Amino acid sequence: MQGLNREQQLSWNEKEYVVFRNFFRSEQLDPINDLIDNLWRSREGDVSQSLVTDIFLSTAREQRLYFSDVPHDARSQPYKLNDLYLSFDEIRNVVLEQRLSSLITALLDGEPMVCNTLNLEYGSQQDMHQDTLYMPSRVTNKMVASWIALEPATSGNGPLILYPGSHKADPHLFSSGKTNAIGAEMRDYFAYAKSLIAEHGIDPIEFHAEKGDLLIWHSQLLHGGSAIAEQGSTRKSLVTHYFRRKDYLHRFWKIRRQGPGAYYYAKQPMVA
Ligand SMILES: O=C(O)CCC(=O)C(=O)O
Ligand SMILES: [Fe+2]
Repeated sequence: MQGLNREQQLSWNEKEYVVFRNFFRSEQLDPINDLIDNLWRSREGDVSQSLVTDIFLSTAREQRLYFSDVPHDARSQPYKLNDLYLSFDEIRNVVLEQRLSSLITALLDGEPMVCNTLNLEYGSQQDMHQDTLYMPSRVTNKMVASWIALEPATSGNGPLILYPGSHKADPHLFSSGKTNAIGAEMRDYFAYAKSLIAEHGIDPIEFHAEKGDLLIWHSQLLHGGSAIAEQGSTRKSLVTHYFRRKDYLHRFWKIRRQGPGAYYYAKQPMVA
């Protein structure tokens, strides 16, 4: 596969994720860290009113608000700034960078279309899950996620946990017959995930990274965020989910071109 060496290709086929160490230079990512700092500094204006933010993640206080309405102390706990790619070239330039777009074209067998981005300053501490719970692609198995380290991920700051080979099991279908999560049925989902791990003898991997490392996972890879062992320590990262442009050609989907073979879905941001 183009852009992947033998070891990386093997990793993709066997584990359903692939790692590219040192993929981005530190200076390529600094504009993103600066952007987040600047957004927190001045939370006014039209842009701030359209940025969808999830605060106090994985706690009873979890809430979705426009960034302009977020209380200042929310920055001291895990939160997500969603879809900054819609407003900022700093994000698009990285998540649709030429080499990354080419890799995703090879992995998906089609040119990428960004369908969302998530900027996190801390580990998410998210329960294990497959991303098809939240954004199934129109064509099965034709979605991937990229994860870019904006600073090191260590055992102390709540690194990602990956469950290699979890795609070997059939996906869990909810009562709708689809993979989309249904809140009331999540107990069944977690039971499915646990038995999948036991049946396939999967050993979880704690994913450590340096700034600039790139991880790409397949839509069916089971993963989650581990607990933040060192209270208050940050783990800045950028997660992007990509569909294939060719699966979304109907004019209902507003698609913009960022560069050669690199597209994004220009959706309307909404809190509700
Ligand atoms: O960064 C994390 O801890 C998890 C993010 C994640 O699972 C996702 O965005 O799909
Ligand atoms: Fe995920």
